[in-house]
Amino acid sequence: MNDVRIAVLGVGLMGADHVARITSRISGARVSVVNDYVTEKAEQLAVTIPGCRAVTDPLDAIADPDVDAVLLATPGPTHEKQLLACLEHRKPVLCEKPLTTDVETSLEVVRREAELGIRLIQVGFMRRFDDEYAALKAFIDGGELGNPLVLHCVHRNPAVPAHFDSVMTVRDSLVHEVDVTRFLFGEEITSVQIVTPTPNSLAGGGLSDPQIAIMRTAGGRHVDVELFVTTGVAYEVRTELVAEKGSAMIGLDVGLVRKSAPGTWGGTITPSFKERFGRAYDTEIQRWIDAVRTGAETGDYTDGPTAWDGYAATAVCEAGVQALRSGQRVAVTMADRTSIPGA
Ligand code: ISE
Repeated sequence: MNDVRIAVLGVGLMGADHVARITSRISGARVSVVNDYVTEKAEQLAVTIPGCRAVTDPLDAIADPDVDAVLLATPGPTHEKQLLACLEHRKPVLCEKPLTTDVETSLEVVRREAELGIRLIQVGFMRRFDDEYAALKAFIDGGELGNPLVLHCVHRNPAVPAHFDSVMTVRDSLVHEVDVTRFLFGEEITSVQIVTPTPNSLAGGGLSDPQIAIMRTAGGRHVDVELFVTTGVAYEVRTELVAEKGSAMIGLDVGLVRKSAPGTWGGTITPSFKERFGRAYDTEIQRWIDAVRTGAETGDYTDGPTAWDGYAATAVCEAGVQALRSGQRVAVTMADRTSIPGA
């Protein structure tokens, strides 16, 4: 079978990282087209990859006959149009979060895919492919700990770009904990509250940092998340599960522990999500490519979070943004999944 020809749309931090991964570490695929709203960026990248060219219009890139599947790493507000174009051309797509930036358009994307009767959209929640999260999920599902009750999460970034504001903490950072909660507990989140303690005076204006999110699930389980995106330290993502018969923790950064002169002891913490989840991204993309290769037989071109997962995350984050603004606990409004056959 020939390599799957991928168009990577958006070659900023994440997109360029995916281009490098597909070109050097992923089997059964190659990047045939790149696109970016900064045309020169795509052109400069294309010349470094054999058999790749830059296409200026993202919709042309999706329609291109030299493209079998699409990887969307473009800004969120452009996703709706690009996802609908992928559906129209029946092209499998891996979409970096968010699915779309509002609940209505996310649901419309879910509906349009369901109408086709095949699964083409996968959403890039990479943590599900991380060894530690996968081990925690297997541990929960194995039943040894009994009924899971509580999740305590820590999500710390060393720094964020100057345009990052308090709402982005919810939509860009909390969104991962939303997906992790749904993944680990296998149920929907029904309400969100956001507490804003004394802000870090070293964070830029407009950013209330840290934020504490408190979520409740359909089964009454509790999740709290410390979101602190200007720590100045490193990238720290930690999750502790508390269950009826014990607890389990991941994200302790216990790699190599050194002891060296002059009597120091310790290890290192990954600087950003690119390193912390590097292997998870590799696994995610390899499994996606493998699913794309067999999709024509199975009708499912995905192996991971679906369009519904993307929609559910958008719906929870929408409630999160309202909670941030009001200081109140806000109920999540979500469509009934069973009313959309195939979703
Ligand atoms: C960023 O956009 C990501 O997606 C990272 O995974 C997350 O940890 C970070 O907080 C976000 O800003």
